[in-house]
Amino acid sequence: MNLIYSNIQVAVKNGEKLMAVLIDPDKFLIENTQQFVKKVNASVATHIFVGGSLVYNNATDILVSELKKHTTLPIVLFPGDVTQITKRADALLFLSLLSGRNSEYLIGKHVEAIPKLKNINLEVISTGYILIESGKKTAVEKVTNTAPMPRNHIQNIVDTAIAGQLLGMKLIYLEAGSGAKETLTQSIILQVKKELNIPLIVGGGIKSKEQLQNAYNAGADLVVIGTAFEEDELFFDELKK
Ligand code: 1GP
Repeated sequence: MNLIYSNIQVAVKNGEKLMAVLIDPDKFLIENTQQFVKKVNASVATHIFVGGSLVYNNATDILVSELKKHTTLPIVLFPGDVTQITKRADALLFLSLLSGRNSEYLIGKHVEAIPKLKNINLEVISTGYILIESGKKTAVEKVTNTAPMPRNHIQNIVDTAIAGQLLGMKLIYLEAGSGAKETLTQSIILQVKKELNIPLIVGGGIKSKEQLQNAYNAGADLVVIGTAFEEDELFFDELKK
């Protein structure tokens, strides 16, 4: 039942680094699924995350079914909204936006999701989601109507992550935002990791192997990359197994 999360814990314990390819159903051509997933399968990716800030109809459901035909990698929902929950995925990041003070994204959407979650067998992973400023206004900021945390307020970022852990969250996701101009600094990742006892996810703006490695070196356990693959699938060639 808690296979996805316990596999992440085992990987962290063994010092293995994880990578998720993020697919936004809104920006992805369903006809491309097979050839795209072939590249994902040949890469070092360990997870596929599916989600976006704005996704219409049941695009998530359709995409996840299609992905399932071509990969055995775990498919984890990273939803921007309750409508993106589908039983076809393996797990759901139950994200609470800890960097903001919009109650809808701290607890409101979660309550709304319960009737849907009650009827399906989806692994739910409580995740503290922390948005950090990255040089431009990101979609998360606009959709949630919250401000990101200033990147130089490192102690505040660390305290927010620890608060999430003490609230019982299973993961912390440090987010610079999709297409971020600047990735998170190694110092932010390092300081958070130093204090945290739960796995750490990092994402936003990572477009090179070096940036990926920097995030790992600073302490990220799982790195999420989306835009770089959307813009240029040749990036997969640099990340072959
Ligand atoms: C966004 O952290 C993810 O939520 C990935 O960001 O699209 O910039 O890789 P990118």
